Amino acid sequence: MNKKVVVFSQLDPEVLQRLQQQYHVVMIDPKQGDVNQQIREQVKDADGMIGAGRLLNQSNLANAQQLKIISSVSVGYDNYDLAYLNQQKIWLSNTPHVLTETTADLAFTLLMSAARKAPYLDHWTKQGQWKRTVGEAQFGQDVFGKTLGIIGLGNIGAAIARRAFHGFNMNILYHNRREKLELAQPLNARYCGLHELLQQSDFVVVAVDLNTESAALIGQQEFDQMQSHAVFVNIARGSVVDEQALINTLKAGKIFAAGLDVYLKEPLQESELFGLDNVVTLPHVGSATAETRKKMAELAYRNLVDALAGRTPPSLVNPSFS
Ligand code: 8YV
Repeated sequence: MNKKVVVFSQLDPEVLQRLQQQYHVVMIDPKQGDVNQQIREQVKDADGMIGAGRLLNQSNLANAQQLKIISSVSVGYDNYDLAYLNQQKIWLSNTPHVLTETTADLAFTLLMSAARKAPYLDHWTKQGQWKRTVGEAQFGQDVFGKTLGIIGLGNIGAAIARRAFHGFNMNILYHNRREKLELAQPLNARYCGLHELLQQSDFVVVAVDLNTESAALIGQQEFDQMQSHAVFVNIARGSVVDEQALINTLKAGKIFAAGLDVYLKEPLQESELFGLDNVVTLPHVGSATAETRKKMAELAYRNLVDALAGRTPPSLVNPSFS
């Protein structure tokens, strides 16, 4: 009897086809009704799950009798109840490294777009507003040689720092749970406290993993530390930031602009952010290139297949059910 795999989000078609040739594959389909109810039903005799962007915890996994692995097509895993998975001895795997450079590219896309008002000015031009030489209202902020503060110097944070250091001659500050000398030294990056980073940086990029320490890390008090010409970028998770405090800060013009790829509630369907010209809003596209999503799906496929074959998957989040 083929092992059963539950696919709980969109998946690369070629990888899906391979799975369907190897296993009994069941797709969770939002069009077929309540997704959590479908998951509760389908996990009863499932051996593996693969997908992303879905909250998986005791409320929808309690019926699982033989689930060995959840293979996430993502590097972040804050949407999984890791303590519950450890208790149930269910492996969780993710897709680190393959998306690092793509996500760092997106962070710089947001930084530059927000700094130079690119989306706003594109719209302004296409609306026929460009009637004479541009004035102060169209001016942006210089990036080259300025100070970048990175909150979270992990793989993605370091990739962003490399772009800043080598490409834009930027002075780099970083804040982290601990110093990362091996990543920081080649980039002359200086470790500092969060408020010092916010006070000193011309550009602030949030690149932390979401966890109990980073949840709501950036609130009104933190935004009040930033300089009025500063640009704020978040490519981590929406709940690292007090979104209403950011909106209030942008509305009051207390920072120059923001560039966002993640939000408290996703998809972002309605928000005060939509009425602001000094924020760039992208739809969680950090890793969203065909090439990188393929690599993520391939790695997630390998994690799943190895686990179901009794081998240790290459990128486990909880190798020892700690
Ligand atoms: C994922 C991401 O595509 O990898 C992550 O953690 O945020 C993105 O690359 C997204 O989480 C899928 O919903």
